[in-house]
Amino acid sequence: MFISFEGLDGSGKTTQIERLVRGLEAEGRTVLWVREPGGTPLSEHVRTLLLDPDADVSPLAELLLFSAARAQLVERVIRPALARGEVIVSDRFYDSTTAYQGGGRALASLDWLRAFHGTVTGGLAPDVTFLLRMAPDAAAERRYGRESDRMEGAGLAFFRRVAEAYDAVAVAEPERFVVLDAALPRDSIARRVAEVVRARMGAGNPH
Ligand code: T5A
Repeated sequence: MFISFEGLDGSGKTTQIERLVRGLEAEGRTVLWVREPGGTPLSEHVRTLLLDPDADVSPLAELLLFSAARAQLVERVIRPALARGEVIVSDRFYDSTTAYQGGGRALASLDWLRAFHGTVTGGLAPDVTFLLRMAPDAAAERRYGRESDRMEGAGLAFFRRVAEAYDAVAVAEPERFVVLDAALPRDSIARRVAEVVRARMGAGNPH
């Protein structure tokens, strides 16, 4: 089973993934936790380039670099782990590109991006995607005081467009997306995530 988490920077993805992974492992499942961009030596190099606050990266180069990191992660790590029957939990996947480069940078339409992601991942899509939905100004408040990477420095108007694009993909794929209010207490979000994962596993995803 392939699970992804999406949301604005600071929406609580890492917090929730930690809890989900701990719960699944306690049940005896083998879980692989990956992050995007990252998760392979090449993809981690790309991550460093992309998040460097001093880097000058054109919008198109940004789209292609995030996607290159993903292609490597899918081919080298995710597909082999799925073939071994492991549960994959990914901190971001291609919906981040749709939201940040498609929405935030206003670079491409949802339809174009959908086809492009299909090429990049060889058609691999998450079985379920949790969108931790949060108002952009509330997410910025959560990040307050910590050093910003290049993407986080993009400003509130950018993050408003990112949030709108997330809403649009969630509406377009209601079967895959589970939208959660990221402002709720950590424990109640974690309970809902665990319930959904258990239900989906029971409905035909044995791993
Ligand atoms: N990007 C990525 C693209 O532009 N295109 C792409 O294709 C991809 C893959 C990656 C950046 O790259 C961009 C998006 C990003 O800008 P990253 O380092 O992966 O950056 O960073 P983030 O995903 O932004 O991760 P963060 O660590 O910033 O945020 P999280 O993981 O969402 O949040 P988390 O769990 O660390 O929590 C943040 C704070 O909130 C608190 C936590 O304790 C923590 O202090 N918190 C809560 N507080 C109250 N109530 C709750 N329910 C809370 N949950 C967490």
